[in-house]
Amino acid sequence: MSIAYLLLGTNLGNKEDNLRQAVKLLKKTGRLKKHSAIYETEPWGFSDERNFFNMALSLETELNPFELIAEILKIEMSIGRKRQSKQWVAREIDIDIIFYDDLIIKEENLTIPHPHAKNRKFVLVPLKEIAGDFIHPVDGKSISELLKECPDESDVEMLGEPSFESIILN
Ligand code: PH2
Ligand code: MG
Ligand code: MG
Repeated sequence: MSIAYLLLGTNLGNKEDNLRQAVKLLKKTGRLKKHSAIYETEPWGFSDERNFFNMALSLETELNPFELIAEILKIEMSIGRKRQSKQWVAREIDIDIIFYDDLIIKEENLTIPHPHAKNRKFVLVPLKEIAGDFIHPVDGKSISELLKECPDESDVEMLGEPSFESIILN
């Protein structure tokens, strides 16, 4: 069994419902161990008037990272995500694997730890709630330390705990 730390993001359509569906489908790939609150965050790296909802969770899974990302891509598509050639655009759902145990993977279609995680408050703030002491396997620093050092000044505001049923831990 392994633990994957995931970051969910959505800024298109019914954002709470997109998170609800994503969590429901992710629970078919493993056990939901922890989740953060939902945060409303300013788009990072591109401009769009629609803010994101972001949320972190940890999943105990028997899938290896490549099997897990394959399931994640299917889940994203089933929630209506369309892949576009542009790097960052508004989307119904994005599910990123931030960490998978302390593995370091650099393949063409999968990089773990997520290469931008430490530069982004919308990742570190929710992740700190569920894994503040987790040591980044490349940087050797905890999530709490990385957040203290993070120069990102964009807005990240806690909205509250998710209230949908699929969030119940298993
Ligand atoms: N995801 C991105 C790019 N920018 N900004 C916010 N606030 N939240 C995201 O989830 C996000 C982003 C690429 O996946
Ligand atoms: Mg992403
Ligand atoms: Mg992604």
